[in-house]
Amino acid sequence: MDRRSFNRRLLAGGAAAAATGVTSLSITSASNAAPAPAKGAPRTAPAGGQVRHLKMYAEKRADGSMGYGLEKGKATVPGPLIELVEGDTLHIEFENLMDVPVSLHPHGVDYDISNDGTRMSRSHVEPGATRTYTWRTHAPGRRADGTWRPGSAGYWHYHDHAVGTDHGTGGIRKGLYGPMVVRRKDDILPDKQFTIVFNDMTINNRPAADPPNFLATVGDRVEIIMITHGEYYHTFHMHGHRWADNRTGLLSGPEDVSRVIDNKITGPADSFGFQVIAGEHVGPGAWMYHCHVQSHSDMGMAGLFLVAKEDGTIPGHEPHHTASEEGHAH
Ligand SMILES: [Cu+2]
Repeated sequence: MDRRSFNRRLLAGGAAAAATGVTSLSITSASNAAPAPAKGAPRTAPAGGQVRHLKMYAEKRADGSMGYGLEKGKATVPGPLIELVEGDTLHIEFENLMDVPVSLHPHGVDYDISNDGTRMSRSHVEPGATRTYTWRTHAPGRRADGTWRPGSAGYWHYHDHAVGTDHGTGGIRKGLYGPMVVRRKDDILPDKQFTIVFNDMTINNRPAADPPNFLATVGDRVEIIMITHGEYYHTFHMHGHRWADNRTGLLSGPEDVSRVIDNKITGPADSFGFQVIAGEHVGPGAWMYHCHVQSHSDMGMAGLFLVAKEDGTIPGHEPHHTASEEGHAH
């Protein structure tokens, strides 16, 4: 099934479990996104206001980690990318396939206390049980008192809040976390999306010897969703590419005074994101990304942003054909 019909099925609701290889709730290829116009102009986010449905599972993985997934037996670390537009409502039918209580707790979106995903509010899920979490989002606007109310748009995330301790400390450590992007109408949509999570001293819970590498082609509009969890503060640095330190990571025009950076300090439960044009001004190559706390990068908190030429080759890079060289777009 091609990605367009795949996403149409997903967005139609309830089809997620039937499709194979489902790894995200995406709007980037959705049938309601603005069609690709003349070459060069990026697609943009449609208006929000949809009611979306998703089935999610929490399960133990073969390697002893724990993960969230959209299909039984296919949990991933990080969990599936959830993508919404301001105004959307998301109902997640969430099933616990593990032998310990687990939950789903989001950052950034609107939810009432019964959807908090904590033991305190009795919104965790017992082993074998299912419950539906409802998350809502809203557009910015003027309050009755004249002050400005922010919208929900941003690079957010979700995580467990019940495994190990009432704060989900054990669950997060084992991989129960995932990315969430809330767009504003007309936000620019990327070609490829990659999630990078600094969790304790790992990247995406991977061993230091096998960090996640991400593959793109020169000219791709690549979106990085960066999340931090665990015990430490880090700095996220990317070689050869820069971004704006604001909501979208993009400058809106010549008058936008957002600071342009290539290094950002990030602490537990922080999240941010940005888009770059792969290889812009610098060309193809195996570009490092890493934590810039020196002892952390020395201990293995480093991976590769592989930017290939149009013919698929990467100058100076010997492909290792490991599972970590991910080329998939969400
Ligand atoms: Cu670090």
